[in-house]
Amino acid sequence: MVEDQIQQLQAAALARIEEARDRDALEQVRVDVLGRKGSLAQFDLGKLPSEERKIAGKALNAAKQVLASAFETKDQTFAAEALNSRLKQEWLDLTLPAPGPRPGSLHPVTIIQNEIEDLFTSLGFAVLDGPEVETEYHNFDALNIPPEHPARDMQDTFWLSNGHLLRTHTSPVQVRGMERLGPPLRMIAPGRVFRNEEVDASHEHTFYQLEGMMVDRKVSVAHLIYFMKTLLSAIFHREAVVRLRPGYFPFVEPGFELDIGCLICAGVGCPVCKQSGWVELLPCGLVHPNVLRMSGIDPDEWGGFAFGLGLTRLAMMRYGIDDIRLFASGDLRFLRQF
Ligand code: 2NL
Repeated sequence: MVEDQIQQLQAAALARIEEARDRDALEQVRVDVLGRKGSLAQFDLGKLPSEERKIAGKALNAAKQVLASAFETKDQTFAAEALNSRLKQEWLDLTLPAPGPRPGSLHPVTIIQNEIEDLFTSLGFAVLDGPEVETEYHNFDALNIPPEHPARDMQDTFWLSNGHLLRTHTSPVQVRGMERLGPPLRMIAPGRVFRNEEVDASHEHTFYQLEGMMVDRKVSVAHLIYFMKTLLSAIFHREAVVRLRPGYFPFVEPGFELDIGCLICAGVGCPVCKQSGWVELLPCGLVHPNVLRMSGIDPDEWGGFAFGLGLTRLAMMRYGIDDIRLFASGDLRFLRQF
């Protein structure tokens, strides 16, 4: 009987569909069964008597429908599996923070410079800038530094072939400030300075300094000490213990070395303070009358105090940096710590 044969072919085809492991295998089954030369195409219904042809035709159509829907179901299973495996591999956790660029950070000297600028700005001081290539006059003469002074030596100063030099301190910025602004004035001059030094762990040819000056009527050592203690308390975030010793600088009279009680050992004695309990920090004094006069300020009417602060050295103290060469190294392992 044709219907029985059709039934058997259908059952065999359903089993093969069930067993197909992937879409290629399934497609092969489809070709074998429903294709132009497939197993269901073998029946030549035209040769059958009309009664049988009707029944066989029905059976054949029914089998084709059953198989078509079995193929469709199996195909959807493969589609779902493919989707699931893609979802497993290609998922994104949208709750993760975006990686983004690594934020940069400020150089340790910049951090300290910003803090000190903020303090002095709040006290009415202007922040001044000036050239790094200076004239001999602004770097030395205008500061009452005599012509034979050793600081002018080739060993200490980078001289340029045109007679100019790389500034050895930011004092010339203040000289230009006095010339330009006139009294009364308050200013600070942070910046890069240059000395012809043999480089080692504690000496650099290039480092940062911040000088400051106030010129007004009747400026005294009491004003100087008040501002210096305010400055040091802001820098170290605590009341600073200071002592003044006489110090000699040609541009101030009287001149002082201001020491701070060692913050490492609290005055007991350690390598940083060389067992003395004190660290030399802040040379300062009252501006020499010659210096005021040369910049066009009458020393009989006006007086001033001035100070110099090594920003690089301060950064080394604050952060416990033991090699000055790290500052300009560009080493990201160093820079990322700040
Ligand atoms: C230093 C700097 C000091 C000053 C710097 C100064 C500037 C002018 C007039 C008077 Cl225009 N003084 N600056 C004052 C006292 C100390 O120290 O590097 N000393 C070793």
